Amino acid sequence: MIDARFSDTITRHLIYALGTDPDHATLRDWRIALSLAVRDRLVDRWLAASHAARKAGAKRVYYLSMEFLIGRLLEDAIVNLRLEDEVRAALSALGLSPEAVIQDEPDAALGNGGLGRLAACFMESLASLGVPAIGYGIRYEHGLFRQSFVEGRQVEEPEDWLTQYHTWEFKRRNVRLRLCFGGEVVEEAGKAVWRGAEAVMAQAHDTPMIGWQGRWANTLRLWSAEPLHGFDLDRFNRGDYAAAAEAEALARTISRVLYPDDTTERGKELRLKQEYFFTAASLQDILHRFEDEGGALADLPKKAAIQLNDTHPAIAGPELVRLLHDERGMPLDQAIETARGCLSYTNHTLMPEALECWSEDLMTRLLPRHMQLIERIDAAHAAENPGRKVALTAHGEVRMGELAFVMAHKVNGVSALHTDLMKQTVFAELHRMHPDRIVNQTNGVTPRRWLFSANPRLSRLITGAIGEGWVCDLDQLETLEPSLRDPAFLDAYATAKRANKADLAAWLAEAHGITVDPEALFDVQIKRIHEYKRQHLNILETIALWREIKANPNGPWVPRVKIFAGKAAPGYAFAKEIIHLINDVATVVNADPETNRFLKVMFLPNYNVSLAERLIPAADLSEQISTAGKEASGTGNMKFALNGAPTIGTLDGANVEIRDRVGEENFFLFGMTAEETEIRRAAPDHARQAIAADTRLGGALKAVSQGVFSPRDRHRYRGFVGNLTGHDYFLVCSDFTAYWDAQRRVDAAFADPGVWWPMAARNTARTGWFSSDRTIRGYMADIWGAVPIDPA
Ligand code: F58
Repeated sequence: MIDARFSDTITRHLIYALGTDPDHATLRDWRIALSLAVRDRLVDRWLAASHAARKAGAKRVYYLSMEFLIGRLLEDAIVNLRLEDEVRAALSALGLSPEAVIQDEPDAALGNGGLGRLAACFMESLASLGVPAIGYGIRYEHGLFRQSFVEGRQVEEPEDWLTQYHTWEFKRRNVRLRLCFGGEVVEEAGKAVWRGAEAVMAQAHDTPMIGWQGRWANTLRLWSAEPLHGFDLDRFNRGDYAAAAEAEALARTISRVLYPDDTTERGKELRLKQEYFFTAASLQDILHRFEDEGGALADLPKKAAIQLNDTHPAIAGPELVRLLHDERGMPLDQAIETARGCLSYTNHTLMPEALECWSEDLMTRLLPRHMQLIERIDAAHAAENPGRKVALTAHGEVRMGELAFVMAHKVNGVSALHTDLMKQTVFAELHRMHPDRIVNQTNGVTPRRWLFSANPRLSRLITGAIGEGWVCDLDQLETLEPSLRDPAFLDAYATAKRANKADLAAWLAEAHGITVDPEALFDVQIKRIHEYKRQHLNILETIALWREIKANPNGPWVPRVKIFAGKAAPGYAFAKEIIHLINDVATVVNADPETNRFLKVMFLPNYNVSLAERLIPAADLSEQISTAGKEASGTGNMKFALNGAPTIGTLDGANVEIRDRVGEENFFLFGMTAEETEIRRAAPDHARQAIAADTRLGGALKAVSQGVFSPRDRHRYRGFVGNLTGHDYFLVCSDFTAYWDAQRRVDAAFADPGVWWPMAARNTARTGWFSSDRTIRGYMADIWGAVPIDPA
């Protein structure tokens, strides 16, 4: 039903909630007023869903994650409530551009990358499927840093999304929970009692997560840390103003920033504090809800499925045991069993440096009772599995992966290959002890955001061909298959992509002053910068291509635009060097009149969810070129394929499953398999051999090392080249030739529209399986034992 006066509702919010006169309102004021008007439309549904879940006594899913990379919320809400037309009409009546208003919203960047974005897609799918769920995390005052470049180098600045009125959250002043750190464990009446030394309050802030067509809504509950008491009036009165506010500042530090630097002892301590803070608050909250609803404690696993998103909330094992055993008197063995019945754990990486370990000293100092319980859990596990030793502690450290595994009834990997490798490598021994515990749940992405909303042109085309059912049942994309043989459909498909590319080209010109030809192949690699993701392989191929074009400027080159974006961890020097090199190469290549028509290179700053939404629908080629065995799944790969950008990629993570589904002829495969990489790495001098065998690679490396791209600092990349010609752990050199060849196959395919468009369209038609709705259904069936409920 269209509310003819929706524009009046917006104006009313502007005047009465913001106290702003329409004649003087800024775009931001209007955006906030619109958000409040849209919010009004979802609150009733949200409250009704929560009531229905309570009334049904439903099992709830609790998704514990240090990160929720949710991006903008206004468009999500408008789309899921199907208010697009109404909002458009109202904004036009007010003389505002809907795009400008929507784009004014800052991204909620409460995550680093794929892990956080997965959590956000899961929240959307849980709501769209009508599964009662609560996401728990931290309300970081500063999300992921803002990235800019100064002379090509990454510069980080604090991100400040919360300086604006955050319209979507509701502060629950009645949900403030007390948490302790430090202190000691004493015995009282034969029972262990933890006397914490330091206490903080966890304050709940709720954000509604609305599902497709507004039929169901869940809650994202984020905790902020606050001091127990305001500030010290005594000290203030004595004129000691800084000290008066000290306790408050200390407490607030816990939720100040997303992932502080953990390379220093202090940074580590803060990170562990953050982990315990949000995990303990969430578990208290879960138990309060359960107790309010009147269940017997032993039945907790029937009512609560608690998913640990990676090991960051792994302290949940001992904490839940503590809450059940120490605080509620359940016998220890039963408490462990009950906790295990609720908990499950998702692993997102096999990289040894990313598997969390905490020193026993730190753990004992910060969480003395938990350290004791970890030892008890370890002993109980060893007793149940005699003769097989897996220690939760080793070399003075607590191993959080093992702890999470032992305390979970199910452990999952995020793609078929990753799950297999988990069984063979990091969790081999635990897998032998518990052969049914590890399961696979291949990741997925929400089709509402990543196709319906981000790519309206393609969405309209699909809906025109098969109806709108695909939006909540992405498998229906398969029914596009007959259209793939229809020249009119393929024409329309190409037209939609071209229009998206033209939009992107216009934006690149306006926002970044870069001119590109929309007819060129848009080749996109967007993700965190990491050696294993091999952005340096891509830039080396770019350099080699540039050199080839220069050597033969009248050759039949297929024009390309190489687009990079992504952030490097502030302390990851090599990743920052990769960014610098790409920017340096862009400067030289883009200024070269000889190659300009054929090759452009750009590194767009400050990659975030919104930039991904802009780039993916306009991409022709998806770069998924990690060293095989290193990328757990990838989810960007799914978004590109769905939007009709075929992959150039290795047999890694979910690439394997994407290729299986789209068909090998619609995927540009190259490179070694995970097994082959192990063998190759063992060959002495593998990098030098590869360089000697490929003059293009040798030439590209030489150009870099001679300072062709850093003429004022010729030795800038000496270390970089040294790494690649030396141990080259990620096998950039060894995969180079295969990558080059695959890129030339891409050129040939792109140059022939009769080949390219059917291939692109097949990628869309055959990747419906990668909906996060399918993933969530898998978790429900194999891990959570939860079911959707009818909101009526
Ligand atoms: C990612 N992990 C995986 N970690 O790399 C990717 O393959 C997978 O698709 C995705 O999870 C979802 O399963 C990831 O994003 C992080 O962001 C770390 C969080 C902790 C700090 C270091 C980065």
